[in-house]
This record gives sequence, structure tokens and C-alpha cells, in this order.
Amino acid sequence: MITGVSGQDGAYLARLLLQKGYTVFGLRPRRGSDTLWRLRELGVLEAMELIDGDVTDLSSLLRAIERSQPDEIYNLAAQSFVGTSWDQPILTGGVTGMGAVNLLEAVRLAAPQARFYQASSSEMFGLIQASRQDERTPFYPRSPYGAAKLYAHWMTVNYRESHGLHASSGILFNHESPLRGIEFVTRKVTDAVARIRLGLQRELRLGNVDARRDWGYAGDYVEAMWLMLQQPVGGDFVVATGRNASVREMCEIAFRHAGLTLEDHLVIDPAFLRPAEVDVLLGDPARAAAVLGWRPVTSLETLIGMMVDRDLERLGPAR
Ligand code: G4F
Repeated sequence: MITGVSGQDGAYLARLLLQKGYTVFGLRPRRGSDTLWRLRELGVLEAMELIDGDVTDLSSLLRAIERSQPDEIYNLAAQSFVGTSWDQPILTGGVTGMGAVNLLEAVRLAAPQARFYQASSSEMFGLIQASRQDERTPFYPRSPYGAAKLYAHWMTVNYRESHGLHASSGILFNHESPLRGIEFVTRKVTDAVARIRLGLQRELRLGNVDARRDWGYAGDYVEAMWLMLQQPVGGDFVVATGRNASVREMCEIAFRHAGLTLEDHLVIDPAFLRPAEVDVLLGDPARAAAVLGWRPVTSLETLIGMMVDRDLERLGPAR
């Protein structure tokens, strides 16, 4: 059972589990407009079962567990846009923080044998306390989102230690793909590059282009989630590439891929600056490599190239 199944990671994870022969149930909150396009794009929508429910509603979680009788539960549901979390801190706390606790409580009550995955985030490191962040690095969240994720992370650890749940926390660094939402910087850039290439747009307006992120490919990262639940006991794992780049460098890769020059189009717009910034993230995935045998395979250049190509396809005349 996957919560947040209509998001980027939910779609890739659903595909991975279906390929492995799993029966996949996805929890679907009845909010907003069409959120199923990613599942359609990967061709997995018809192969899985959606259950109406929401991580903010414990009764719906208990019902979903009763319906799906899950062996593995992946909690990917969140208000996951960091920028929005300053405007909606209470909603973010409710969905991203308490939502995880509702699900842990539902698992404890109704499916204590099930294995549980919590989508933790490198945003919890925030104002970094070590130049490379691993499972032992102290946390210092810098956004309401990071603080909510940290609560959910520690509650996952607590349910493992207090109630003996097989509960794991994947501390994933930024991970992107052609299915990334347009509100995140990589997809905003690759969509803009495609529009500029096709003569549909002239400018790309960004905030802090000096921020550095350790960017990987979401398709690689869902493998790590699955591997965590195949271990004899639950644990915490950093999932990252071990290499970072600035937003500006990532933009240069995207523009170069399309035969364009960044300087001709970039406009720095203070409207996209955040009240507090996470300046640098750089993960150390050594434990995931040693224990899970997991390694990232997709470079930033390949990833960004793939995203630009897909956006050109989406927007191009042959659409
Ligand atoms: O793409 P972003 O919005 O991702 P951010 O804030 O790092 O968060 C993502 O990764 C986390 C893992 O570390 C996840 F937990 C979280 O859910 C999400 O997936 O921004 C990346 C960087 C930031 O420093 C931001 O200030 O890009 C900078 N940036 C500069 N201009 C911009 C923009 N970000 C966005 N979204 N839009 C801009 O115009």
C-alpha cells in the first residue's frame, strides 16, 4: 500500500512493485484536480487499485489497511513543496508530520506485522552541521516542511524502538525526473528550456541560483525504498549521489542540452527567494551501499537531459 501514490515517487514505486509481481494499492485523497496523470504516463493506473483515503484521517487509514491487508506500507504522502510550507505551516504540519503518525498508529493497531517505510528528507539537515551528511549528522531544519518531516522521522524511529515495528526511514536527497512537479526548480528549468527552444517563452525567472543540491533520479531512488523493506530489521538510510551542483550549474546543463545559453535568458527574481534557505546539501550514501547494496546509476547530466527531452516532446508540434 502506497500513500502519496499520485506523486512522482508514488508513480515510480508503483511501477517497480508491479514489475516485481506485487498487488499494489494506492491511497487517493479527494483533493484538487486530476492528480493521476503520472500513473497514466507510466501505464500503471489500470494495474493497481486506488482506495479513497487521506493520511489526515485515521479512520480512512484503518479502512484502507483492512481492504488491502498490506505486507508493506510506503508513506510518501506529504505537502512536499518547501516554499509553500511557509504560507501553509499548519497544513504542512498536519499532512507531512501528523499524517505519518496517523499511519504509524494505524499500522500498530491494524497491521503490526507490515513493514513500514517513511519518506524522510535531506531538508531535515537544513543548516548543515557537517560538510557531508549521513545518518549520524545532527538535524537543523530550516522550513516548516523540514520541521514536519523531522517529527515524522523521529516518530518512525520511536515506533520501531517502542512497538517493535519493522519501520524504516529513507533520508532521501533531492530526486527528480520527467514526472517532477513544475513547482520544483529542476522541472521549472527544463520546462522553461523547452518553451524557450520552441519560441513559447523568453525568460527564466529564478530565486537563489547559488544553492547547491545533491540531485539524483527518482527512478533509482525508489529501488532504495524497496530494498529497505527487504532487510531483516528496519533502519535509517541516507539516499544520495554523493555529488552536488548549484542551481546555476544545473541550469547550464539544461540550456546546453538544448543548444541555448543560460545568460541570454536568466532573470533573478527576489519573489522566488525563501524566508530561510538551505544553502548546501551533500549526502553520503555509504551505508545504503554497504547494507542495501544500493548505488545511484543516473548522472545529473543524463537526468537533466532526459527531462529537457521529455518537456520538448510534451510541448512540441508533434504533441
Ligand atoms: O527544487 P526545490 O524547490 O527543492 P527543495 O526545496 O530542495 O526541496 C526538495 O527536495 C527535498 C529533499 O531535500 C524534499 F524533501 C522536498 O520535498 C523537495 O522535493 O528547490 C531547490 C533549490 C532551493 O535552494 C531553492 O531556493 O532551488 C532554489 N530555487 C531557486 N530558484 C528555486 C527557484 N526553487 C524553486 N522551486 N523555484 C525557483 O524559482
